[in-house]
Amino acid sequence: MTSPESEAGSDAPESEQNAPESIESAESIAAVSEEYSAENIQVLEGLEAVRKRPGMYIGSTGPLGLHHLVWEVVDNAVDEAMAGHCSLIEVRLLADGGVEVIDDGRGIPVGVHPKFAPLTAAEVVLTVLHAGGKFGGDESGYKVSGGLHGVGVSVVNALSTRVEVEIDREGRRHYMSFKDGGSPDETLREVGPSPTSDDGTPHRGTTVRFWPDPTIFKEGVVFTRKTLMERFQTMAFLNAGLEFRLYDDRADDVEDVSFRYDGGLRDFVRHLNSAKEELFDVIGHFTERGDGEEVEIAFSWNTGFQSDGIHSFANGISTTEGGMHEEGFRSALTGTVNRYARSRNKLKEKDDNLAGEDIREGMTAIISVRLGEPQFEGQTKSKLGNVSVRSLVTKATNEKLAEWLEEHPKEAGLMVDKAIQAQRGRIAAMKARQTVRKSALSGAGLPGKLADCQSKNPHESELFIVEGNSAGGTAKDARDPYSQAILPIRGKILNVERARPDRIFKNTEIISLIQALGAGIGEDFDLEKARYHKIILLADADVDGSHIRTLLLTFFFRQMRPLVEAGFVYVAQPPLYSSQAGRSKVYLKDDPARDAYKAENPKAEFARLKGLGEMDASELQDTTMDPELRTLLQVTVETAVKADEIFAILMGEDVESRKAFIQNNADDVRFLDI
Ligand code: 0RA
Repeated sequence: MTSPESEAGSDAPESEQNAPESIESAESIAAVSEEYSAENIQVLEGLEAVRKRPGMYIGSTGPLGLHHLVWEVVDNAVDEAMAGHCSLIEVRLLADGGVEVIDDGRGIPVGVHPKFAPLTAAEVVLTVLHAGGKFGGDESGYKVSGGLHGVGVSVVNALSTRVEVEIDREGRRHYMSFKDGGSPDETLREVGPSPTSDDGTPHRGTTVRFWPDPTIFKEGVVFTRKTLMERFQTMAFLNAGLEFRLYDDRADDVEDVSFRYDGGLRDFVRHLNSAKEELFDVIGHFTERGDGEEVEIAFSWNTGFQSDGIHSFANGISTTEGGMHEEGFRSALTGTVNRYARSRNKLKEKDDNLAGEDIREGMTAIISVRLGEPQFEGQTKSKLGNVSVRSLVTKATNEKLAEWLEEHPKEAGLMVDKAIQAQRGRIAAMKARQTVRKSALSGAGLPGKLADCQSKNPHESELFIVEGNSAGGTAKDARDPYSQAILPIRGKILNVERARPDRIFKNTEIISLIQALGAGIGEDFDLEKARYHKIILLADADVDGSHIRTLLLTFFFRQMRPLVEAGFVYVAQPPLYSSQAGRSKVYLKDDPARDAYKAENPKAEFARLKGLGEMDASELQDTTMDPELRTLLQVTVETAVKADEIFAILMGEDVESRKAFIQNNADDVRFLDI
């Protein structure tokens, strides 16, 4: 998203008289506030622009945009924390649908704003686009802004039916409110002393309460607790020592949560590794400052085989598409580790260099950069484009990682040995892959047990991956041969979470899958070549079926991620119950559906459908395969970090965290009943 420039700001008339820098008495604030009508009109035009095209400012008016409002307010508080003035941010989801964000920062300044006099700074922050913390100039310490896209709290005001602001500064509490998208309701005034804590010090900080406008957010104005929790946890990791608390007044039975990590990025790495077996118990860490930019990196290795454990952020925003900071880190990591391995004679003269992916195997790293004007590029605007960041990160990594390796010979040794094994595995995998490719080219292109569809148009072609040969047979009879292909999978496929790549390419079930899809695998995977745009996993509703689904999903996520990201992967939902209704049968997908049916047909009797194997072709067609009648569940990836965590827990080594996860998420069908 390009940053929209504020019209109201630049065109606002300069005040004739010289406004004092700050006015602290209640009377004078009230006096100036009453006469701000001319500026007020300018200001409202600015906010009106936001209401006309909200998407330009917050991305969308769907759930993401709605949550963006919270990020915008919270980011201002995080800015305060980064400037060293705020240690606690409390967010409360109010029973009436509003949100309250309380911080213990300096409080938005309440004096008259030098440029927008007679408006006070607080009024400017709430009503002028982009005013944010920028006007503070150098002495405010706002060189680096964490603001999501830096649009500011005024955008929240523009898109809310009501906003209330409380500011505690220098022992006095100030209050103002707005309505209908930013019209002043009560202008800024002092309302009394700030409340004091037990030791007598007055509270300091800003409270913003807002109620999103349902005429703007037509899909609804209900905040998702989980979304907020995940983001606050990430922000807490990225800002060591800063505490986030989340309260939910909308329901009685939810617990308050709080996040605070004094170890910052180190704790983040430890957290991501917690479901994995660590290669050693040390987390590397370094920081570096450049011209108006800073980088902080923490890293460690686990014994696993994934090489996608690097996560990066710019100004607290997840850069899932990578960018200059990641590029700098990856190349400096590869260079530095190779130099180290050679200097220690772990790599001999004749040996090939370790590849980046060899070194990154099992690595978990967090790269966090802060800079004045981040350029977000790429399809989802989550790729950092600032070239200067690459040199800073490269320099930092070259110097400080080399130092770390020298200072940690034991850990460095374990890591290099692992990378050398990864290199061997990679070469073996390459050979295995060539064999797979050859067999794919040599006419034996499609696996023998695939019953392909007639259509060669991927848009209308579906591939059912069916558990077991007998169910596969039924599915073949039940399908529409024009558009539906069937690939039976025997038993349980290899758990790719716990296998080195070379084993993956020797597994016959996996080879059939790769051949059937025809789009390659891993780094070579090419979504354009996918032969089907619906891949439907069809397994029983029981524990075994659930395990097979998870194994398949792990495989798709690790080895064919674009397929999942494109939304091509689905889970079929065969019904659990049937009931005879006269001459025809009614199918009911789960317990709630059965209960609802029973409520309407009290005499109905139900048969529990045990497995796919027990259905005949026409039953399977009616319940699961016919596009008109079936229900499919589309598989989506939330954030890569989250998905990574979940798969590591579900499929990885650590039994304890798997148990804990299953207990904690027993009622969350997204994870268990997939
Ligand atoms: C402008 C300048 C300063 C702080 C802020 C705005 C500020 C904004 C928000 C929004 C939510 N919480 C906030 N906290 C602070 C600098 C303050 C100074 O120089 O004293």
